[in-house]
Amino acid sequence: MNRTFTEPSLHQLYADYFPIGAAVNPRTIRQQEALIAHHFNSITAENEMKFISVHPDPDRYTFERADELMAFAERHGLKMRGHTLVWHNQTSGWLFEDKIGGRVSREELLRRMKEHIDTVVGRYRGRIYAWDVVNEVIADEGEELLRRSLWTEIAGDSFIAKAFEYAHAADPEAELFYNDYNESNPHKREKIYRLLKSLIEQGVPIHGFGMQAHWNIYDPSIDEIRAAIERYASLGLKLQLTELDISVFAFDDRRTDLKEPTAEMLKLQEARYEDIFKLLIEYRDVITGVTFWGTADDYTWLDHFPVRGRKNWPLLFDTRQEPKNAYWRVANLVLKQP
Ligand code: HXH
Repeated sequence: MNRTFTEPSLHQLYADYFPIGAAVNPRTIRQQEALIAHHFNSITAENEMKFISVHPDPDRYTFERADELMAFAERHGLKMRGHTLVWHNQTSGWLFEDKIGGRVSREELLRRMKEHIDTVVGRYRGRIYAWDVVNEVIADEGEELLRRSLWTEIAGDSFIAKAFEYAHAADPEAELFYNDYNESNPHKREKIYRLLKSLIEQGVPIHGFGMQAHWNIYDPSIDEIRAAIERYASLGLKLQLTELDISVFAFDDRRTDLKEPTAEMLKLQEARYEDIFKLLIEYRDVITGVTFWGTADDYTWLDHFPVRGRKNWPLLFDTRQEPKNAYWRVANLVLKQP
């Protein structure tokens, strides 16, 4: 399914603003190789660098798939972002357990975290320019700052600062990011802001915040996204959109009958992409990267998630890997500049 290209390269169009990235996996680097090489100048491993993928057993690291993606980046001259070192999901169960199935001590958990970070960050030192060090630790609802997880239960809140310290020691040149979703929701935004501010005040080596940007055609509003960018940027951090996609379904829409996106969905999606990229261009001084969580609608993590049996069409290229009108709206912001 690799085609030839008549439309301009997205990353070249945006060269004066920020790199344009895509999440990839071993299947998409084959199925979408030409598309990725033409339009993108950065990649992120969708799953292959997560804890469970690279460190399934205490004494066994499995880097084959991660290495394959790293080699793809180097072969095509793409930047690589690392995703992700410390998270409550897709993490091996043994990490939190002692030899007889009880919980490890705080000291042992931090020792294992350090060993993991040293090994993974060390392996790609100088080749991965930015790492999502900690992913999704803020609680969505309520007044509690951090979500409860085995990390907080065993290590307490300080595991976050420790993760950044260990990552910084393992590659002092790498840009270190905290990464989270629902980042433009005002309630969660303020909690993320509090976490980031406290890390900075403690002198933790954190350089940026990754706004995941898993958005849909209705939410969040451009005003909410703008307010979020302003708020995070006020801390002096770099900002990236790390996992951008625009679902064609509202959050509570559970329909599974659509074979194609409706004309209405595509119209709203195009307008959203244009408005979002207008905003990103406006904030180019603080935005240092924009990564889509996928490349073309032939494969997206949003197929069958969170609604089983439902396809989604959240990206700029369609299921045939052809540019959608949304692509042209984003391209024309730069092509038709006065
Ligand atoms: C991201 N989480 C991860 O960072 C990335 O590693 C992964 O590949 C895909 C997306 C986003 C996310 C966060 C919470 C979540 C779902 C996705 O929880 C929900 C569960 C069910 C329904 C809605 C949200």
